This record gives sequence, C-alpha cells and structure tokens, in this order.
Amino acid sequence: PTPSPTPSVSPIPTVIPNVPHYERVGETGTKTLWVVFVLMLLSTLAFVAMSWRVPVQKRLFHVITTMITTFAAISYFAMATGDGNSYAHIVVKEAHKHVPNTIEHVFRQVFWARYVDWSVTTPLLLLDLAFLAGMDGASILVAIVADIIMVLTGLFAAFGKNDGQKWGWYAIACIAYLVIVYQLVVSGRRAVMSKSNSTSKLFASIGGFTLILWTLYPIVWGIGDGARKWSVDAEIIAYAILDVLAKPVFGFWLLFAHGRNATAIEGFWSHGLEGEG
Ligand code: RET
Repeated sequence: PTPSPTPSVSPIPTVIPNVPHYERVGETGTKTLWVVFVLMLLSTLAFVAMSWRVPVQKRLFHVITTMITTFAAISYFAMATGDGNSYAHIVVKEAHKHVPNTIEHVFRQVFWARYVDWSVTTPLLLLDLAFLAGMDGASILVAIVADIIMVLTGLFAAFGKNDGQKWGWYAIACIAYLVIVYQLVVSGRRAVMSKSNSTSKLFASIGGFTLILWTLYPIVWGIGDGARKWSVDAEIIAYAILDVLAKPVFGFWLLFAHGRNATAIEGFWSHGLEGEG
C-alpha cells in the first residue's frame, strides 16, 4: 500500500473550527408526538359525538372545544411526521479563563407547529372561558390580542440568536401573558358574578386549573428552549402532558360540567312552571 500523500497545507489549523452541536428529537420524542396525535384525534371524535346530543343552539362550547382538539391533532400530526420544525441557530460565546474565547454554534430543533397551533387554540380556549363567564367584548378582545402577542413573541424568542434577543422576546411574551391573567382574574370574575352560583363555581375551578397549567408553559420553555437544560425529547414530553391537560381534559370537564349546569337550570324552570300550572 502506498503511503497517503503528505498534505501541502499544515494539518493543524491556527483557528480550531468549532464543531456545531445539534439538539434534535429522538425516538422517545417521536413516539410521544404520535401518542398525543391519537389522543387529540379521539377527543375530537368524542366532542363531535357529544355535540350531536344537544340542539344546535346549545353547541357553542362543543364547537369551540372540538376546534381546539382538531387544531392540536393537525399540529401533532405535523410534528410526529417530522414536519413543522426548523433549527434555531444559537451562537454561544464562552469566555474561559485558560482557553481563549470560544464561540459555540448550537442548532436546536424548534417545533414551530406548536406556535401555529397555540396562535389559534389559545384564543379559542380563552373564548370558552370568556363565554362561560359572560365577559364583555372589550375584555375579550384585549385578552385575545394579548394572547396572540404572547404566542408570536414566544415564537421569536424560540428562534433568538443570542441570549439578549431570546430573553428580550421572552420578557415581552410574559408581559402579554400577565395581561391575559388580569383579564381572566379581574374582568372574568367580575362578569361571572351576575351568573348562577354553579357557573361561578365552575368558572373559578376551571379558570384556576387553566391559570396553573398556562403558567407551566413559560417554565417548560425557559428550561427547554431557553436555558437548553432539557433535551428536545424532555421538552416534547413536558408539553405533551400540558397539552393533554389543557385541551382534552379541559374540554371534557367544561362540556360535562356545563351540560350538567344547563340541565339543572332547565329542571329548575320546568319544575317552577309545573308548580304554577
Ligand atoms: C411561551 C414562551 C414565552 C413566554 C410565555 C409563553 C406562554 C405560553 C402559553 C402557552 C399555552 C398553551 C396552551 C396550549 C394548549 O394546549 C410562548 C411558552 C408566557 C401560556 C394552553
């Protein structure tokens, strides 16, 4: 065998190029995405079946809730098949004491399909709550516009090139989130006071559930996309749990509880009329 020819250029470069570092979905993540896709699809079918049992005029919550899981199923299908994602290029400058300053290039997979999903489904979730409470139009509009700002600035944060940009967008998204919280807690509670006792109680519990869940999203984002302390798979699993609670579980709770309340009120009135008759 002939010895390999000596390279004419020095094999030791003066500047050591950094090997880019990739963070992407693995097998567990893909499986999780498929499981959630199936759950969203089955919930959608269940909500459609439930809406057939009530007259069209009483289907508002059914329609909104069905749309929410429909969008989620579409978005999870995209993510599970490897669609709806791209790589955020993050430049990490590290100033070491001994080694000269290094620049690390990280490419982290961002599933932007989530943000497309959230931009439609979180306003719909807010509409569910707003209609339950009987909120006024101005408050609903403020909550929904703040929500859209939250999701879009969250998307920009996810593709931030450096920490300043990333956490800057994140801060703006958090302020928008606080506007939503204010509308639900202040305007929502004020509105629901003129509703029946059972509706008030339902709004307090399902609204509280929503606030706790929604607050966990920016925390997951901060650990995953933000600080990159979690793998892409760990982030997928965390969002999967939150999404199942925030969409199907929220939906079944709302439709069953509201249906029960409505039946109780009807029963009350028909009983009253019978008494008078
Ligand atoms: C981001 C990052 C930027 C800061 C904030 C966020 C909040 C996201 C929320 C998402 C809720 C999603 C739901 C999905 C339903 O399945 C965009 C993560 C505040 C609140 C309820």
